[in-house]
Amino acid sequence: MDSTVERKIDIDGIKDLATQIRRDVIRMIVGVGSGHPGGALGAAELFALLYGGVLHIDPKNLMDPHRDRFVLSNGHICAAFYSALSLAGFLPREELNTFRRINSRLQGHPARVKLPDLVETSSGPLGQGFSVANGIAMAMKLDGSRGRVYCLVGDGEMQEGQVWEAIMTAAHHKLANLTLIVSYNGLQIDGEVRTVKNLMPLREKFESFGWECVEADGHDVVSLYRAFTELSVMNKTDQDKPKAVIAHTVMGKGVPFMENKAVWHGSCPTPAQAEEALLSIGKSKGFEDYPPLSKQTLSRKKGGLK
Ligand SMILES: Cc1ncc(C[n+]2csc(CCOP(=O)(O)OP(=O)(O)O)c2C)c(N)n1
Ligand SMILES: [Mg+2]
Repeated sequence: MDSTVERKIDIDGIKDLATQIRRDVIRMIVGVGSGHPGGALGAAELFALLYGGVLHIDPKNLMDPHRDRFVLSNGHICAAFYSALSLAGFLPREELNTFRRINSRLQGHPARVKLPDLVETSSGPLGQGFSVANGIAMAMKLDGSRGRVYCLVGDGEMQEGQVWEAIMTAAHHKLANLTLIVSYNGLQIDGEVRTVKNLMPLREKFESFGWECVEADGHDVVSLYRAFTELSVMNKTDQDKPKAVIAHTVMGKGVPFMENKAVWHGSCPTPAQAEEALLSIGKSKGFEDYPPLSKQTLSRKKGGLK
């Protein structure tokens, strides 16, 4: 255990948050019968750390021009995003029941029109969220905002041409207030990233494009926190460079029968598989499973909360 990191963040609390995110992801997806469990389970620690210790965002002060911004560019893994938002106090817990339902605010890919204060841009078409994150970072820089922009992308997503245009744009405009996080799980819909279109050597590519880049174990909260901190230390010495964290993750992490299997990119478990998954994940200590929609809410709004 690293005592310096321990003083700054609640490591056990963040691990516990990741456990609850995993439970929510499974229950949300099996509840509606569709979704993308693999990437969402693999990003549980990332979301737990962002919403449990890194992002400066107050649910009661979303209009603060100095707050941080988070952009989920790989929108298909939004079950984990919505879970983190609900656990961090941005959404009612019971609203997770409305995931992927008609008229719900919690669409299968994040929709800004539904959640304008929490979804910085709609995402789903791979690569687009990152370009918008660049625009947000540029605007914040021009406005003198003290906030940072964090953007999450998948490794398969990195194959999009638009991503490399955005990488050049961020370096050209010296967007040092931008942190790109790559969830590097080595898999995408069609199988191995290295077989579909190899990205390696990725760190060297970032560096040659004018970025600072560090790598971290995406399931080790201390390793991830160090990566974020190392980048902010560099920020003090190098005011100009955007930052990238390559987070090595495992698709389906926490559910042994889903781990490292591309089929779980976008497959829904059967109810029996979901039971098995919840047993493997275990229970969190500090959180509770989200409750069913109350009768009051159901009678207020048919088709989910709005
Ligand atoms: C522009 C665009 N092309 C194709 C798709 C279809 N698509 C959705 S997710 C995905 C694979 C993405 O791989 P990765 O980013 O590694 O996500 P993971 O499978 O690890 O969750 C593809 C090809 C899309 N959403 N947008
Ligand atoms: Mg991937």
